[in-house]
Amino acid sequence: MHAGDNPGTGSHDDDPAAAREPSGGADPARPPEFAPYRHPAAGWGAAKSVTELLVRERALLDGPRAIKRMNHENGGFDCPGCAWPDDTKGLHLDICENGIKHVTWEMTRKRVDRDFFARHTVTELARWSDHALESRGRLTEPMVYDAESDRYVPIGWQQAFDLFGETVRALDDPNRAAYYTSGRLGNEATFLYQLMARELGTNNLPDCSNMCHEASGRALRAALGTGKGTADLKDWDSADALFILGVNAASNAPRMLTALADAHRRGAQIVHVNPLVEAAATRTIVPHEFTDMALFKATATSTLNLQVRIGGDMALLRGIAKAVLEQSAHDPKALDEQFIERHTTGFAAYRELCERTPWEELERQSGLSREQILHAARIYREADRSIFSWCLGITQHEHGVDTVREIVDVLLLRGNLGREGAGPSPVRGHSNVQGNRTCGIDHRPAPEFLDRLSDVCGIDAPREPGKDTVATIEAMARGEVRVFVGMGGNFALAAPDTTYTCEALRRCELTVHVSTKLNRSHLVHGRRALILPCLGRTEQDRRRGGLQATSVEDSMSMVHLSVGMKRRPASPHLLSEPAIIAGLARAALPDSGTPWEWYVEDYDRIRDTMAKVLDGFEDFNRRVRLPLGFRIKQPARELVFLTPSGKAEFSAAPLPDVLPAPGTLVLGTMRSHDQWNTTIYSDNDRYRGVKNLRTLVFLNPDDMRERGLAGFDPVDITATARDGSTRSLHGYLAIPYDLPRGCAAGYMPEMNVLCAIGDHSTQSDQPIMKHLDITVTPTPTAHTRTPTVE
Ligand SMILES: Nc1nc2c(c(=O)[nH]1)N[C@H]1C(S)=C(S)[C@@H](COP(=O)(O)OP(=O)(O)OC[C@H]3O[C@@H](n4cnc5c(=O)[nH]c(N)nc54)[C@H](O)[C@@H]3O)O[C@H]1N2
Ligand SMILES: Nc1nc2c(c(=O)[nH]1)N[C@H]1C(S)=C(S)[C@@H](COP(=O)(O)OP(=O)(O)OC[C@H]3O[C@@H](n4cnc5c(=O)[nH]c(N)nc54)[C@H](O)[C@@H]3O)O[C@H]1N2
Ligand SMILES: [Mo]
Repeated sequence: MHAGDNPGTGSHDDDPAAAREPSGGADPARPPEFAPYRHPAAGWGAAKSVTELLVRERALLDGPRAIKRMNHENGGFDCPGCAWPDDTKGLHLDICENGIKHVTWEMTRKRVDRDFFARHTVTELARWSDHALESRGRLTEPMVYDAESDRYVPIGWQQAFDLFGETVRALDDPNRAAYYTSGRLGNEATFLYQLMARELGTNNLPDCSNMCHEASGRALRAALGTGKGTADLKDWDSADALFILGVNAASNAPRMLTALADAHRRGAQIVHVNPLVEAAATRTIVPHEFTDMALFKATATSTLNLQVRIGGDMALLRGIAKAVLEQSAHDPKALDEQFIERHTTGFAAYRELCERTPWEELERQSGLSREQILHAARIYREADRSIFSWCLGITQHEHGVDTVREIVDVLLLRGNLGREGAGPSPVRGHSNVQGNRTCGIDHRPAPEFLDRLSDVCGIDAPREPGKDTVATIEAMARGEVRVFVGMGGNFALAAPDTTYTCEALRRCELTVHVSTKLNRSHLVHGRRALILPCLGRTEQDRRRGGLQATSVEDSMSMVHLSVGMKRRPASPHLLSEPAIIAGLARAALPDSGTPWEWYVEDYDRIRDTMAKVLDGFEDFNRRVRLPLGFRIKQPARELVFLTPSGKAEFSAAPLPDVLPAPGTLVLGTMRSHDQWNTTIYSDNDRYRGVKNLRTLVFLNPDDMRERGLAGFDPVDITATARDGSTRSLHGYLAIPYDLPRGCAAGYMPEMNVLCAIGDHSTQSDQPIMKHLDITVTPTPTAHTRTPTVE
């Protein structure tokens, strides 16, 4: 696939003519630029970027009003961006540049209405860039694909529901349908959605978490008995050391910058572990501290940066453990022996493993020197309270589960669990991805949950495990899954192996997408296809019972209500997600005893049922209305471990070999600053110094020299899958960057074409999107002209 070929190109103006042009260096009017960023993160650069977007989306009137209501106690709406918790010290303006972008994007005044669809065939739209598709604005009414005219045409809500209902009822097996969830779906809709799937008879509930934090959930459950972190924001405020692994916080969890700056000011140690020195690993101007903004006063956000090799975190962590254990021979305070004795199991095996692993191996695999590892270990040892936080740099690997478990091992050594200022703290992705799992989106549900659900809801929930994201794609490709429902998200682009995934979707009998904006997944459709437009989180949701609120759960297990503020939604024909699910469910289950219509008149009714089914949701309706909501109890925090041994369990997994084979590199795919997963706001990546370019690959300067490459040279990137098959991208531009030798980085979702469907972790089933084996070669001159669209 050439740079600029669809699917998977970056941004362009929303002018359809421009939309057809490829992105990423192919537009002579906007030449790509690269110059290292030397300013603090957030601050005025962020403010400028927000203003530009408000102007572009013509949201200058609504945008600032909405921003004031975002993340406010008592009646605000939850930022639809990331899952970083709200400031619990009383919510002041706890917002960030990317959250604002996100809200503005949803509140745009532009519309994709029936006239728009009448003007463009699907074949034509398929040639547009992804930015062009989404930036056309909000969807306004349900549409159905008409094969004859190759267009989406309007359809009534009831007819749309009936089309789904008839198709699902005609299936010979409920497992022939799959129900995908993107992590923005609120808890109440989530609960109804999984209830519909299970009442229909399937656990086929793939979700974005299968590509995101599946490894964290599995590791934490195995080690501590519950699949969530234990630290909350108060703990962040009192930790002596913060270890931040594999997160690009300044772009993807910008409100974390506030916590880092605060920590630095009170003298805490902050260690960033990342192949790239990201903006959060330098200094920041805290976004809502206006005097700092005015005075350009930056606060440091790092005390040590360790540029680990891609996949080398586990070796670093083991090195830290080894150093702590060595120290314990003459320093009784190095280990918390009482804690280990009382609360853990498996310590002896782990100690033996650490002792047995030679320093040379730890250095080779981590890509760090022994001195660097010892430095990190010293910081860890000298801190009374430590938090380890991580995101995709840790999880999207073959050994993601083992690495998260190694994080827990290190924490356990010094009793950094179940007390203030300490513990594991994964940074979740989507704003409600954690809530989705809590409320039943799980293809491998626990039997106890199914029992409760069946009891309370009067259904017979299926016991057979369902399919996750990768398994769903494979089953669609084989023709086994024939109906695909996407509750939000952009499955075609977010999933691995774009070409294969698109073919798989096209084999479906029916694809249904509940969305706010037009995206690639609508154009890669089954024989029949529906687009069902829904209200966004910023919009008021009025049902018979009055103005409705939905609840969400953040990264630190706080559940709170979100109420839309925009009185007039993007279109009068939009329905809320719960109402759409109820409509689909009734059509597919005409005789269902579940009171679907009654539930969605007033979401308190859904919450009352959820309170009976879900652990920790007792008295849900009252507690969720407390000013800051409530925190779901995390037993591990109380040193109650729901593991087979009843204790926290050390793991002793072998160290993986993560070194690239000679002549090859390891590629990690990641987000730019100016995108939300598959939504591309612009082709800029401010903190990494890139302008007007997404079809790039960041390479170590020595690796470039070895290949005879200069900056901006076009290259071909070929990934070799485990099964030996290859996938290529042509005409990407090589950018010299400060990252370890043997490592390369570039952007998702474009690079998903390189990620083979079979290359998922055997531990978590997560696609290994941060560890692709690639070769990089100069693009033959014949191909370096402006790439064309297929
Ligand atoms: N603005 C914005 N915010 C977002 C999102 C967005 O797209 N835009 N997406 C949301 C979602 S769904 C998620 S899951 C999160 C994602 O948040 P992140 O995990 O920050 O996402 P990525 O951009 O994939 O960046 C991963 C980071 O890991 C580093 N990395 C790569 N390989 C390794 C490795 O082997 N070891 C270590 N230690 N680091 C490595 C990369 O250099 C990069 O800094 O953000 C959420 N927030
Ligand atoms: N190569 C590679 N691939 C990756 C990753 C990676 O790091 N590398 N990261 C993975 C991760 S962590 C994740 S979470 C997935 C993300 O995968 P998804 O969650 O599937 O993708 P998004 O891009 O977040 O979805 C954007 C779409 O959601 C719809 N939308 C927006 N707001 C709403 C709403 O309120 N309601 C509804 N119903 N729809 C809405 C819009 O139509 C928009 O086009 O991607 C994964 N893919
Ligand atoms: Mo994610």
